[in-house]
Amino acid sequence: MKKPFDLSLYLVLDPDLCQRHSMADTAREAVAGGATMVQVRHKQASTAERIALARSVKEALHGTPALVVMNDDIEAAVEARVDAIHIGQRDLSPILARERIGADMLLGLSVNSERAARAVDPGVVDYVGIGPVFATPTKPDHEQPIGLDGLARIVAACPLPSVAIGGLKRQHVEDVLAAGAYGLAVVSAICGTPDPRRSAKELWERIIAGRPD
Ligand code: TZP
Ligand code: MG
Repeated sequence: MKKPFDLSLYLVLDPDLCQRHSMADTAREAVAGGATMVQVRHKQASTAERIALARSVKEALHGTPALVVMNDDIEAAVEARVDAIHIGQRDLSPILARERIGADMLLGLSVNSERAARAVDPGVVDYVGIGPVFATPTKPDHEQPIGLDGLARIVAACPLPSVAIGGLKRQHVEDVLAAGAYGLAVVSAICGTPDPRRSAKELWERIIAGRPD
């Protein structure tokens, strides 16, 4: 069975920014502060290294409700038995990904335009990541930023719950929620800070307080 998921505060682990703490420690601290999902994203690693990393993050989060997501690498996701895989528009198609992961793993897809949002099949994909909202040095090859207006249009075109990403900091929480995204995905706002638990807590509190009820 797929696990229920909560996109409120979605941490994407980046090995270059997680330097003060290991990726597993950063995940543990962030989840203690309120992060609800943690993605392992390591572009330079081998599949074997990603599997080891995912296992260390799973172990760090054992006993918490947070879900572990693998970026891009289906083989690593299946082998490490993570909760979800996240793919982009340039990766294999969601249908092929779904065939390979089976029915029980969640599937996230990045979308960056209204057209891509309308093309999402809610029978195959479980959630979408929308961005980059703002330009960010964390992903130098990112697509053209969509801004908050673009975010609102893409959310409206998409049949699934969404998490916004790209240059997001605490001060953007209310605007992102007002645009209709369910949550925020961040790298540097947690990984790149001296105290990931505190950074996550400050974000999470603002997300919970800012959510329209
Ligand atoms: N995809 C779109 S922007 C981005 C990814 C992985 C990086 C976001 O990093 P940050 O530090 O939260 O701006
Ligand atoms: Mg990708």
